[in-house]
Amino acid sequence: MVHTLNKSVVLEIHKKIFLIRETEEKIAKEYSNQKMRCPVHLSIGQETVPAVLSNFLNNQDLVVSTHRGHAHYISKNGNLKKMIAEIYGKVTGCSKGNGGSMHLIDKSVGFYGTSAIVGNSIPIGVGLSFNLAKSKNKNLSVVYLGDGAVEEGSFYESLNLAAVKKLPTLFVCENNLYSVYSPLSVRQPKNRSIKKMVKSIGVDSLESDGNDIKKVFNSCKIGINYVRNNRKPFFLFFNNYRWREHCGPNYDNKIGYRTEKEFKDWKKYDPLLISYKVLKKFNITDKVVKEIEKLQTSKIISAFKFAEKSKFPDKKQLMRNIYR
Ligand SMILES: Cc1ncc(C[n+]2csc(CCOP(=O)(O)OP(=O)(O)O)c2C)c(N)n1
Ligand SMILES: [Mg+2]
Repeated sequence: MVHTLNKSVVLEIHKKIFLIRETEEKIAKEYSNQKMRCPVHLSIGQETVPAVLSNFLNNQDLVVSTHRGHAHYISKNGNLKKMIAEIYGKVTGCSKGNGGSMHLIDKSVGFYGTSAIVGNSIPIGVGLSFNLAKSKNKNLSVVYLGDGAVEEGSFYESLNLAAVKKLPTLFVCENNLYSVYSPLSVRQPKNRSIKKMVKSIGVDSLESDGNDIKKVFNSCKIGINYVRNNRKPFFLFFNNYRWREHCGPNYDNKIGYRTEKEFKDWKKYDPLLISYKVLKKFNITDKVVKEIEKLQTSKIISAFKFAEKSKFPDKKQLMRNIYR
């Protein structure tokens, strides 16, 4: 586990931000070829939180995520070839081609799944921490959720259970301001603070900028240390912004649910550009950065080739329990 934001950590974070961004840009580029037939929810603009948080996790720390899960899977070192193959619906995919983009799983690295149903993975993540509560190595589970999932009943039940049973669950809420086209202001009463609500259930929390690498790093460190050492849940609340449409590869500002100005204001805090600035501050040379990026690009190219070449599952296979 990392302790300070040093050169090697900064490089690791950049590697992940770059890998997530370029993988999703490639998905967006190839999507219109109609070979990926499942819906895709891209995290472009929201790369920083998973790229930073994953540095505090080991293989025995278990992660669950949402419909917007590519970045969480990639950052937990999920197998990229299997993720792309899954999005192509191929039998070599991480869910054997049965699930698509919203059903990613790679137990070998402690990534225990994503779900298309909002709020669905929250109780699963809390369930996982029941077992981890007994672990000698202070392992924990991480539950990624969107701001929209806070409106689901399963959120309250899960948070309550984690609090009363003192479970090592780190809830990581990425507030990108919208649930599909609805802003928080039409979904939750005015002036109600999610943090205060969480506190009233008995869970401590911290709110942070979700794009500033240093702030995200410090918040993750506090949250992770709290859960590992106290064996109690904690809630991290990060503010960030999705750049593309809710579902699909395009931009959708013209629909009118958000303004071009709001979008442009958030784009100034581009996770990738911020990462380049941080690399400069740590005196990391362009040559070193380019080498790392080249390696990530070639990983992406081979993942797409692998997916394209792989076969579709046969009909019998589709009826089998794929997670056994
Ligand atoms: C139980 C349930 N209700 C509604 C939906 C439709 N739906 C899919 S994604 C989504 C938005 C969720 O918003 P949020 O949790 O903030 O995640 P984001 O898409 O912003 O990352 C909704 C309402 C669903 N999949 N499941
Ligand atoms: Mg949201």
